[in-house]
Amino acid sequence: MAEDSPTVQFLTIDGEFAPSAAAEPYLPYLESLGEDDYRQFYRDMAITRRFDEECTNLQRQGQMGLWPPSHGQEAAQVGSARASRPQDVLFPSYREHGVALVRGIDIVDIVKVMRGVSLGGWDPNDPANGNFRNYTLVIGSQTLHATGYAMGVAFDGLVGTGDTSVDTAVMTYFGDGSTSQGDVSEAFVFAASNQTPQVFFLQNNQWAISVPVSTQSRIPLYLRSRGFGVPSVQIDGNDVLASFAATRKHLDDARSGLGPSLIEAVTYRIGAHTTSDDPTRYQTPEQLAYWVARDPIIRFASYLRSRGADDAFFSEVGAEADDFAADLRHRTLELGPPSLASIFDTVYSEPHPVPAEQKAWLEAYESSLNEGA
Ligand SMILES: Cc1ncc(C[n+]2csc(CCOP(=O)(O)OP(=O)(O)O)c2C)c(N)n1
Repeated sequence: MAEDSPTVQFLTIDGEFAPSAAAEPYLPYLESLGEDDYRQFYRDMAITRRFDEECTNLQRQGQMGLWPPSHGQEAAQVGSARASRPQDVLFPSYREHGVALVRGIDIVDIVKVMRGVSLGGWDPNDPANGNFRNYTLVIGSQTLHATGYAMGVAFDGLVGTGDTSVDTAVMTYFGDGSTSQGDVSEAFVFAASNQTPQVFFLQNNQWAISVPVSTQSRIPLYLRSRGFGVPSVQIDGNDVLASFAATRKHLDDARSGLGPSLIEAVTYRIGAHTTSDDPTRYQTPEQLAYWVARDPIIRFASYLRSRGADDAFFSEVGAEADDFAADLRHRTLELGPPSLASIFDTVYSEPHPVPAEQKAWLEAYESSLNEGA
């Protein structure tokens, strides 16, 4: 990126530390990081990618109905998630596997959703799940949920107390396509009006399925929220340090009562929107090559090597990722089909005749398949 780029970037595409002008104000936010933190960023990104590859394979082998890959978006996700505090509440879309991993979700719970054996996957009220709310497939709706939640946090007096274990922020993840939804505009209006303790984390991966961002928006997306009164910054979404520093600052500001802001992480979805999609129908090989050369994990590995990380470190992480993938595969194959109760009994909190009738129909249908067996 050019010297006068408005984009916050610390690492060049070759992994050299060379902060852009826009990155200068964010430099102090890297000061809290030690060598272990840097290595943890790498580990998180490598395991997220391995998780993604394994799930893509499992879907292809018929073990899941659908898989939304996160390949290419690891830096945006891991940096921002590592910047959050335990009490912060995070509202994802459906591709935030790296954030889920950092916040402590048992990753098989995500598989359950995509396999259809669970309607939600995990209990967001269970502290073990890191205040990570359920995945949302209705585009952009989570931004409104997050804004409402952030208003509640402020009403509860959990903002600007000066106690770092109490002050709470809310962060919501969404894509470039989601900004075309009315829900996102409404979320900006309510966030600005109520000065919510909130960060909008937009991963601009360039595509809303097959619609390019150039069609969706005539201006850079980070400028859009400003019209609603929500200040914003654009970052290199493939630079984990930019993602960490920008998110740390904006979450800190939100917790101390300075109101909402938006971070646009410019990144790229390598490959398919989901396993049902064929990106070769609309992505050019040149565009893909441009972004493959900006791979967030390779870039950060080069930087770590310049800080002294050796082959032993990278092999250790590789072995950890292998174990992780083997365990994931093993536990996925054990999941089996969904139970009828989980499909019908949780639709309404009270008994309801329509799902009861549907459940009876499915039971009869399934037992008819066994007749004469
Ligand atoms: C309300 C609504 N409208 C349409 C869809 C269909 N749909 C699923 S994903 C998608 C594109 C989303 O693009 P973006 O927000 O950029 O996220 P990405 O998948 O690229 O991460 C659309 C239109 C939906 N799920 N919900």
